[in-house]
Amino acid sequence: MSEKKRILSGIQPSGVLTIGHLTGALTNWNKMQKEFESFFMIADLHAITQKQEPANLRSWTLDTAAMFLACGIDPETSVMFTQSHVPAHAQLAWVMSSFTGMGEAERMTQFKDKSKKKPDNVNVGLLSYPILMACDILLYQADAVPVGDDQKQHLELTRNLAQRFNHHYSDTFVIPDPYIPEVGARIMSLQEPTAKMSKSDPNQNAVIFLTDDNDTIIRKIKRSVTDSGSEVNVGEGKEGIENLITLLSVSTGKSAKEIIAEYEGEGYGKFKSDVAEAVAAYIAPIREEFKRYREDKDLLINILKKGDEQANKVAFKTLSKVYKKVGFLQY
Ligand code: ATP
Ligand code: LTN
Repeated sequence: MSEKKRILSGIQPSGVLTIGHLTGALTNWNKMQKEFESFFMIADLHAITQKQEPANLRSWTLDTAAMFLACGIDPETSVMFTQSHVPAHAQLAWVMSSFTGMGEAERMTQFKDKSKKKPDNVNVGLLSYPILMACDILLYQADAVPVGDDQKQHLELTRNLAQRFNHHYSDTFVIPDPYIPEVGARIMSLQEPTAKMSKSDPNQNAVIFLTDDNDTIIRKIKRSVTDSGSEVNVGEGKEGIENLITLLSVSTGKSAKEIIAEYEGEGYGKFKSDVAEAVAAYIAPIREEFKRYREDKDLLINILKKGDEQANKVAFKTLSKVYKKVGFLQY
């Protein structure tokens, strides 16, 4: 048994990953995998809470695996797996749903947002989504969960459910801590900078996909929505500029403070061009690595198969403990 602490995180294969996934999740995964025993999951069970074309879901699952590798996930040291190949996730979710209050689930901001955005598809899966996410984490006894800050509330629910179960029976689950990056934890839409950049946004100009070529990235950033002012700074009504400052910061390593000082009196034209060039240069090597991995389907499948097997071992052990504690007859 490894002495290292454990992390688990996941991304839904509901589209091509964006620069938000890189800064909010994958960059941290890459750094943390050296220090932690790491489980990185393709959350396909979660993805079907939104309507998906089966062919797209299959293809995006492979895309996501290839993107994990392109962003530096090392399958020799980290476990990379597909959620639907580990039955314990759905099994534990059933048990934990009986420990979750209706109001507790209905209170989740992401549930409320998604219900409002797609009122014709408010399904029960959308409501129980955070319970499944809690189970993803608890099955692996994860100590920390590297996510973007939109997932903070789901982490709180995870901690509450774990504590409730531990208290009702006896110590079963490790209580996980969120691990949220300081810069880049929430990249906003380029067209509507008060909303999170999302891979399933129907407006492609709002999103920088990790597969976009340099010209596309540059065009999207140059056309991004800002404000009618001219000062490169943060503040009320300046969410567009603030987002570009964040993008420049994650792409160059400069702090927001340094960037604001550097562009004093410059106006938006030069600033936008510089952000565009810097982001394009930041994404280019990832895109090229992605292409290389995506062409080798056999390699991707073999990595996932090995990961599924490793994940199943750990998850089944926790599930068995839970089944025993709740009183399912053992024989
Ligand atoms: P979508 O991009 O379709 O809205 P999502 O964000 O709801 O999807 P995932 O794609 O599963 O869900 O997100 C996985 C991880 O990436 C989470 O840790 C999430 O916080 C992070 N993430 C996603 N989008 C962003 C973003 N715009 N900025 C920062 N982090 C992000
Ligand atoms: N709900 C997450 C994706 C996700 C996840 C997880 C993240 C599913 N299971 C377990 C961390 C740990 C999202 O970002 N939308």
